[in-house]
Amino acid sequence: MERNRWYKDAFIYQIYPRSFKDSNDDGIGDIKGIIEKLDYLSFLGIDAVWLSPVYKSPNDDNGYDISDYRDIMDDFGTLDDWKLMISEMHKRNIRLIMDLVINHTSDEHEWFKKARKDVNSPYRNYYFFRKGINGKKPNNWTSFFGGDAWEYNPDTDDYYLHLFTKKQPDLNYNNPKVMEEIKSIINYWLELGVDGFRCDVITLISKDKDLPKGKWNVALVGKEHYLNGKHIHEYLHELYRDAFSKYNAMTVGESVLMDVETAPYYVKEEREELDSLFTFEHMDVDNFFGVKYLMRKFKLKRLKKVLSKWQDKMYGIGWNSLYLENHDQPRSIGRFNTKLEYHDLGCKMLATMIYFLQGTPYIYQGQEIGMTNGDFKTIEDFKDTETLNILKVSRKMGIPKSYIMKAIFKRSRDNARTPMQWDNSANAGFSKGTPWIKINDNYKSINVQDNIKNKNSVLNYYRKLISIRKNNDIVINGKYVEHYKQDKNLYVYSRVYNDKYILVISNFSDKNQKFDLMDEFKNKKSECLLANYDDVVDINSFLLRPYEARVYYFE
Ligand code: ISL
Ligand code: CA
Repeated sequence: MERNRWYKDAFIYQIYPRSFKDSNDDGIGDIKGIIEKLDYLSFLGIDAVWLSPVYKSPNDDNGYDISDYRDIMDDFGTLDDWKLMISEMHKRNIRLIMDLVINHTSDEHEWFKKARKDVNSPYRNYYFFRKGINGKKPNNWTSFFGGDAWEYNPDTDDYYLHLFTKKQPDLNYNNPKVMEEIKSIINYWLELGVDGFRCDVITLISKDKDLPKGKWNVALVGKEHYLNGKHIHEYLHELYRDAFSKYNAMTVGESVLMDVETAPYYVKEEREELDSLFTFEHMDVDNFFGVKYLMRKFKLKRLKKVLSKWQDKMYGIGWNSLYLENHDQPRSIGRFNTKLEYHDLGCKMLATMIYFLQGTPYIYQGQEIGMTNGDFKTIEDFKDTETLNILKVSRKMGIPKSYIMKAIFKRSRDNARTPMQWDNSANAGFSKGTPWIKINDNYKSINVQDNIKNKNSVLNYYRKLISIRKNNDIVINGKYVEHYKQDKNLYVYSRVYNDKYILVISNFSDKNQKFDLMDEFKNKKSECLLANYDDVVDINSFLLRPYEARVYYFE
């Protein structure tokens, strides 16, 4: 079947259901809450939703620990609610991308419950159980959330591997039965009408069956034995052949530590594996060694270099994803040198800068109104398992609490998980009950309702941007060219397609910056398509004001 590559001209909106909208006032967002807000998503103009996991789960990692892949989490509703949700989405021409978490299950999944009790269980080899060595863990691998990657299992006196929390045991794809189970789960959801999958940590699923000792590393000891592992491409091709492609399902693979040399092996169309990737290099420009808690001063030149590299090297080869936020990252406003004093300008500038690149744009819930990091006061305000684990582990390592707390306030995943700010009523209109996590105090000034009313709001800017980008050949297919490469404050790039151009100019500083139009554009007919200040006149030479952003069309 010829693939319909609709995602190349789609804006995708990520919903983190726990914090989106609570319909029954138990303080937890749910599926009926999502249904209530679908008209809002149509108003925004998006084409698809990526829904973070809603499967049955004990919620150790908010749904990224699945105990039943074929049913819905009690907190969120029922399978019937879900069926209603997808049909209401499709009615509005909104596609649904589900989260596919198949590197690990919950320890409360039936497979694992049976496996851990009995060495002869048929499920035993679905996971990695190993004997300890001389009273020590089976190897030296460490977990993504800090600490080692093994948990003792008293019933069978051995250990099991978990790259995330101990309630997320890793699946063993060296056992072909695991692959069969997973394909059948994927086909189950495709039969129910799902349009695609965001594949959680998909590049980790092929692990060396011998689980060899890892080389020393600042983080993720052992990664050379599972990151882009030996059989990963066979596995992905098999999923493509026997599941995704049969339903024309779109896929985006989350790929931690991906580099631009390796990415094509996953996303070249003729390889028939994944359609696109979420990469992290641009999110790691303000940390050291890809470890977000090792904070590093933001420098625009580093960001430009990374974005340009991915734009250049993937052009005509593979498809990028464009994002600045998701449920694992802190909010973008206040990051990347933007300041809260310039809230609206900063939000609009960041959106302009990222969404005219080539790739599929993603908006994380709340980003479109410029939601900010959580205003957490004490450690009790944090709920995220990773945050709590990092605190525990770093305390054990003797790292001063003051340093860790500072890093947590800035970088904890909970920063993006505070409830969606719908209006200025109690609890921001998210719930009439007590929200599961603290709501930001600024909901009285930052909320959807006010943003709808104010024609200069961040939300209305996003709507305009989305409509400009739609069906625009230059943005979809144009070649990327960077200008002002050495500039520390300006990010300037153009896109060109069939002798038509788009030029994007963004000021990442709170000072005026001089801009002179490049010679090649002078004498061309120009039009300003989008700007975050409203008195935009001259193009040939002007001062860009703090966080100013402009998009021009030339022919
Ligand atoms: O968030 C991170 C570090 O703070 C990342 O390393 C993150 O763990 C990594 O990107 C994998 O994320 C995905 O899988 C995790 C889950 O906790 C995340 O929410 C999910 O996006 C395990 O399923
Ligand atoms: Ca609820």
